[in-house]
Amino acid sequence: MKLYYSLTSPYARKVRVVAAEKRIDIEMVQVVLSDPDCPVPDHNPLGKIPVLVLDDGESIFDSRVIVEFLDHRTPVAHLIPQDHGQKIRVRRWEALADGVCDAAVAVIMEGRRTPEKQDAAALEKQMGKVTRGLAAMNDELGAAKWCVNGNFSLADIALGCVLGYLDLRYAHLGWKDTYPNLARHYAAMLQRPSFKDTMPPAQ
Ligand SMILES: N[C@@H](CCC(=O)N[C@@H](CS)C(=O)NCC(=O)O)C(=O)O
Repeated sequence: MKLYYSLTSPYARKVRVVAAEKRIDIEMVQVVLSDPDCPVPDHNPLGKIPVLVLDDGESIFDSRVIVEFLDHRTPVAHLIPQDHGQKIRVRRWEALADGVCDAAVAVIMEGRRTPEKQDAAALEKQMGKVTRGLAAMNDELGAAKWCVNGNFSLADIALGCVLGYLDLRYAHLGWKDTYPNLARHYAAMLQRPSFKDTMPPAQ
């Protein structure tokens, strides 16, 4: 199977980290979405990465569905708990982390428009989601090492990926000082080879 991805996509990173933690071999195909010959729309009508293409040609998206597919594929290092209550807590973390990512990406995209085309109210609205989301995650994590029940899970991977994206695009915000629990979690994530090996390049 093949994963279409880019080095900077936090959603694709989540899938790459899950694959590495679970030791699942995937052919990695780096793409540039703006390239007119980009193959992604052939596999995902939404034209988004990540998209996983199985050997029989079936495609799986988005990142949340891909990680569930991969977690189920091998019993090595389950990242989504079997217990329903725990699973919902893990997936809620993932939804929050991905939601912060969606807002952070939207701000970057809006900022790439010419100044006269930028919508200040839209920027403020998205930044509100980023700051409220980070504050909630910082509080919910508290002094715990991992997000849910003391166990490393998909929740930690999703959180690590949004923090990695902030480190890449929002270093100027000084988020590590404002959210010390998140900074500690990020430092713990950086100890893991799966996370280190998928660092986005400095830009
Ligand atoms: N909810 C999706 C989000 C994927 C996403 O937005 N990926 C970005 C790259 S970071 C993308 O493909 N953007 C292109 C577009 O929106 O057309 C997921 O979790 O996979």
